[in-house]
Amino acid sequence: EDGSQLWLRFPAKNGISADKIISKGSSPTLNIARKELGSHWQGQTVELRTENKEKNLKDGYRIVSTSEKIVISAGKEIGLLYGVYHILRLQQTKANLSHLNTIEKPSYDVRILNHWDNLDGSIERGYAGRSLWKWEDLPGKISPRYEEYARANASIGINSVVLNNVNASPNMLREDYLKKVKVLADIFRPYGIKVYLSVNFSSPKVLGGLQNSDPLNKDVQKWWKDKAAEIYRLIPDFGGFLVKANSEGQPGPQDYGRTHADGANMMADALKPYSGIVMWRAFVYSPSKDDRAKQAYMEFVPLDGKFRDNVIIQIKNGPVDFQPREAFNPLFGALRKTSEMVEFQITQEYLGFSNHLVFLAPLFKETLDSDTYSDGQGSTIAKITDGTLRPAKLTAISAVANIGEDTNWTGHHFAQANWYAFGRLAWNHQLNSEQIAEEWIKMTFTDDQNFLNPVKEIMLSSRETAVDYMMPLGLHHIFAGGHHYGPEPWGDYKGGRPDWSPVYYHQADAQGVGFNRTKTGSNAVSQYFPPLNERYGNISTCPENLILWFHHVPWDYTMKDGKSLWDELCYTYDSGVKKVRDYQKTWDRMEPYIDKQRFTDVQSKLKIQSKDAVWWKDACLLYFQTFSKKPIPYDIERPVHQLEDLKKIKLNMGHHN
Ligand code: BDP
Repeated sequence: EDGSQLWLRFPAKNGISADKIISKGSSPTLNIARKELGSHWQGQTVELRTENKEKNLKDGYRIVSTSEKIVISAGKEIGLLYGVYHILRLQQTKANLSHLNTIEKPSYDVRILNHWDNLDGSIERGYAGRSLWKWEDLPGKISPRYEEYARANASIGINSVVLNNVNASPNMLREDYLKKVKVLADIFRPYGIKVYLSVNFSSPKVLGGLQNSDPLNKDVQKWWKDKAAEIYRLIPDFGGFLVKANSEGQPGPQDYGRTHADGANMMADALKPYSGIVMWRAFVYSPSKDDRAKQAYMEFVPLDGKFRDNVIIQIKNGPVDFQPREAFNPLFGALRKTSEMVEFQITQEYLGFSNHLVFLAPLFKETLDSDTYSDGQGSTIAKITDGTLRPAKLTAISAVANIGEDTNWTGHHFAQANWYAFGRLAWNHQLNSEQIAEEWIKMTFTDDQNFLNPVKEIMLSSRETAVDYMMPLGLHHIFAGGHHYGPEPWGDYKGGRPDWSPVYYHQADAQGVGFNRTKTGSNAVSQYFPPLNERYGNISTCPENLILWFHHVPWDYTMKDGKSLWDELCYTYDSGVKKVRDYQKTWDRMEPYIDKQRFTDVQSKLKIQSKDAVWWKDACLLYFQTFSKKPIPYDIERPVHQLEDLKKIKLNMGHHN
């Protein structure tokens, strides 16, 4: 039980006989569907039908059953395969299979994983070993994990993958690499998965030897057109490009005085004849006087309406950077004539890597359900991005993958749940976190209630717990520089970029703590639609879980529960620590219900998480105490570290910012 099977633990190799699987024709996708049924389906006869009248379901499907027969119909074959995984999931979670009458239609057209994998096999922010893609072995040698990966994605409806890091090497577009990419695309295709690539804006210059990569230069435009033609000759269903431009030192159109729209449109024009798309990232900021949280909005709002139809702006859920909790990104809803998509981060760069158990469905839901008020009440991010609110030309949702070559794929066994949750929500953003957790536990471990209920509780509370012991009440980016693992609230990288320093984000001083983003401060609140601008801007109506995100709050400010801010901070850190200790107690009782190997793996990860939680609490409280000059309330556990010792900890985990 090494976790390699993920949630795909169907009864092994004794499914129904071939005569109980009715389908016309054969194709790679259909053959996979039949094979899955033949190996794992133990119920009634299954009929698979592609039907024109189901075309409007897009990748979706209809399932109707009696006790004798299940009919799965879909407009496309991939819908049939998804339908097969649907009934296998029901079988595995022990649902009643004789009275099904369901229609499933995906919330988003493009449901995409972004791998931050480099060509040298390393992974930026990867905590589950090296890259799955063995570039040096391809195209000749094929790892069996490529297909297992595709199957896992198809089982939850993921239909697109970006293979390489957004900090992209120009070499990705070299002919020899494209031939390797083709091999992966061929393996993924029957599972309904399209391949996309991150591209480096300077490719024409670096790879093509052109004078520059100016998007208005005809030679540059031609270079991209020729490159697109070359790609589509190899991969006829290639998805398109993901682009990080003029961000954190990456090249981009602004190097030539052009706009993001000029850059994106040039690529969009090259991809258009083949129906390819450009996902252009809004994650741009520069070390300027303006609040980093405001910069993406300032950059992109003036460009609204200037992008081609096959461009979609990929926007991180928050305006800073995948923090444990952020206010949602005010760009959502602000671009009225441009398609917008969310970028989440599944890999836990800011959430304890693969050491901490943090179930991310509640974070994803919090963003998707956030009401932007862009078109009045009910203008949630889900509705803006899925096309319900405005006719979006493209609908997509993405997340940075947490997958590597580790046997269990994701490092922590429970990190598999985050891959799973993203896929399920990309398929249906109306599912709730509890349903997803329950399904995943039943599929991955057991449906024994003695295990299911307590473990579900851990999962559902785990994100809030991490916020509590890392950065409660709207604190953000007080991580150790570079690797972002532990706390470094004292970090002040003099001479470096101020917007990479923790002190820039918490602004602690003798009066209080927190970033003033109100009218008297950076006025980031003005980027939100009414009534949110007022609600966030007023300290008494600002949600307390974001109070230090939007306000510089005096240490003795009275919180809603009557405590002072300082005391509240102390109790919240302490409660985060206590919850992790509770998780340990609960988990130890789970030993009888599951295999030894996964039990002990998770047990030892929880030990690390517990120690880290205390480390966070001590570091932050002892450091902030140097400003508040107030005692840590006497009824909570005393610090076990010295601040000076904590400041000396230097983890050697590499990385630039
Ligand atoms: C930050 C990461 C950095 C990424 C960057 C990005 O620290 O490694 O390159 O985001 O998304 O979260 O481009």
